[in-house]
Amino acid sequence: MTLLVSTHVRDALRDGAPVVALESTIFTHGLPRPRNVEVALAAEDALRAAGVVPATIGVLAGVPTVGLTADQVRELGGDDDGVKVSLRDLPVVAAQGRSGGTTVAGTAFLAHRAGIAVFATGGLGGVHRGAAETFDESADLPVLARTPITMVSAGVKSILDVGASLERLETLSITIVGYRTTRFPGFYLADSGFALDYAVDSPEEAAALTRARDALGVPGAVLVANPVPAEHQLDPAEHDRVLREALASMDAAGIGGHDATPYLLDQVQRATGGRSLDVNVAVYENNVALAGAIATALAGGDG
Ligand code: PSU
Ligand code: MN
Repeated sequence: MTLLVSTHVRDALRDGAPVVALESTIFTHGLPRPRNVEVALAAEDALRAAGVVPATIGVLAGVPTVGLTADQVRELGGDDDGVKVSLRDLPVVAAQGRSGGTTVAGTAFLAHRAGIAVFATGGLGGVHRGAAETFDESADLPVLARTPITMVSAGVKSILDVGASLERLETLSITIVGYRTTRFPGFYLADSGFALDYAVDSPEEAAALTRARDALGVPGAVLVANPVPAEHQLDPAEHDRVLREALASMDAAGIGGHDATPYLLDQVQRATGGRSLDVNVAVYENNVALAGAIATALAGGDG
């Protein structure tokens, strides 16, 4: 078995019903327990309430699974040995029968293989600060560059070098539009301080962009950058202070590579007394809702 697509997801895809892919690293490595599983299941419930079929993706005992059951989400969300499965890790976990949460890179690959067109996360990976020396750039970017999926995220995580991430997105020819804004969102912040060239104003416009990409055969993702509503964002001054401290403590602890993102998210969550966690959840809910609306618009015909 190379890829298991659950029956309800397969039926929805066959019928042309709206489907949204959801990743699992966000709840295996990004959010603390027990909130992680609550958030993951609430995202699915929100999609179902909007008439959209959720397809949470992860790897269970070596089987990449598209459309995890609630029990499987609980199992992965409570697994201390779960692997953070980016695309390069997929062959290893499959061959060795291991379990883990798929990152944006791993999930985008599997979602596209299953025939799913729309995917929601919180904030994408990108170029880490200091990458000029470490070369630490998330595999999310190069994988999205060759995966024709429509990705909804609140920009890249603000723990990253946002400017460098935007430069790489441009080089990699990933189409980016702001959702009702030409400011690039900053994950915990509505505005990262960087501008975007284009915006779309409705799910239908995002769906039209997806269709144009497909008609042209442009190989990569369309990234719909969806800012967290301003009333839910983290206080910008607090954000900058806490992030400075988290980066310094990561340096001091000598942490890097695939541990960097989970470490920084955890440090920021601790230092803000959980406020950043609430923001991360608000960011995610907002993106899931928009992804559902785009999937619905795409399923609605040639618009
Ligand atoms: N969005 C969130 N929280 C997360 C992530 C995204 O709100 O934890 C995860 C995604 O799975 C993304 C990963 O692919 O963080 C990036 O990790 P890295 O920088 O090591 O590629
Ligand atoms: Mn990395």
